[in-house]
Amino acid sequence: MEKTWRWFGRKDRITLDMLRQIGVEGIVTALHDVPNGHVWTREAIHDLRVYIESYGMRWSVVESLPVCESIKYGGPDRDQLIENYKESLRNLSAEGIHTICYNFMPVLDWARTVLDHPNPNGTTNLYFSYSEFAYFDIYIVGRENAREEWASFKIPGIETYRDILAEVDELRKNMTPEAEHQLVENIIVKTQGFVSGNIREDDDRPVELFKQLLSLYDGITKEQLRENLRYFLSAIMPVCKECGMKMCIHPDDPPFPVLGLPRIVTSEEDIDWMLNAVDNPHNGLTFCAGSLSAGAHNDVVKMAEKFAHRTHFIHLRSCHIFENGDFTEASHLGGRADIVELVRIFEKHNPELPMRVDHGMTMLGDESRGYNAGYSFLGRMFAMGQVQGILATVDNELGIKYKITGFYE
Ligand code: DNO
Repeated sequence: MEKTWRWFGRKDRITLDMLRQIGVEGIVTALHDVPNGHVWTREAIHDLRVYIESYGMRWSVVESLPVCESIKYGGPDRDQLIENYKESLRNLSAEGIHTICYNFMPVLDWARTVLDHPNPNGTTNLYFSYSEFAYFDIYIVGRENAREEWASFKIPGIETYRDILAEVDELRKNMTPEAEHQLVENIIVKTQGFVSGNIREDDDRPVELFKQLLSLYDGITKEQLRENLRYFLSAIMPVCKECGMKMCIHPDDPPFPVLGLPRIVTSEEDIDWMLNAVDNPHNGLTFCAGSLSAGAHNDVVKMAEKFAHRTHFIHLRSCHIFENGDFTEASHLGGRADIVELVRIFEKHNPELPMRVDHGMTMLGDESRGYNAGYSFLGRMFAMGQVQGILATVDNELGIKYKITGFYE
């Protein structure tokens, strides 16, 4: 695996000089200042690529080249936006960048309700609580039908019945405006702004904006969203073939429909569908072990074996699911994903695949450094060290020479 790291550009507090010191070979980044839907110019791509290379690393993966909402819900301007997307792909290819991570989640990218849930060892991690999420849906967004939907909601893969509505009513008794504000911050501001551009940290009415975005999807079913994905992929495939682009869709996080919005990359069946719908090697997957392991219905190791041949990029992270279905981020050496086995599978399949560790703990002062949620420095560095150890061991088992970066050999 190529050891990569998600870096948020020149404004990131984590500098390329820091990354060079911890064995990072490739950078995963995007032109974060370009508004969604605009063409990424060759000049801007070139400028960032050269900057990265001046630190002895390469720009390995784009995460993300965002797919506009209008392409997802099938708006009247989608063809023009797809043309812009193709132009960005051509420009990236001309600069030697060929792996493109994107997602097809309507409105909300990843979702968490708590950003600093304590671990037994005093560090913190991200956390998803179904009842808090349902509270947000019913009482903050105030979505029509939300109550009815939650009344019959079944947590995927969890057998025991959970009365989420009763928990929501309990939460309501002690809810304060500050706690409501915190939920809004966690669900639609702090976890979204830096990844999707839909809602930014400086928007003063995030909930209103969010409701407008939700309404764009009125009446859009799972089948329709699938068709819109097929339409988008079919339209860009000729350019991908001509330019050697490897498109890799990111699974939905968490892997189930939220807020009445369909989600279509949540399970083995979904991934089968999307790979077969446009059966072309340029249409591939970001194997995000974290997003997939957040669903008790997913057997992550089995999925890695099945989809390794269409995987172009790997996110290593693992989730722990509590008995009631809530989940948190586990150690990269534990949890449901079995990262040791995943490294074996992917390393056997293709030792060149780019991999980044995803979401790390917040530890030892990370909390006061203003890092993006989930993207701490020390916590991710710790995970990166663990994964490098796994990789070196697996390479040894397989008779592959492990690449050490930055040391005398
Ligand atoms: C969250 C990330 C996602 C991912 C996008 C890819 O931490 O895994 O935001 O980057 O969904 O388009």
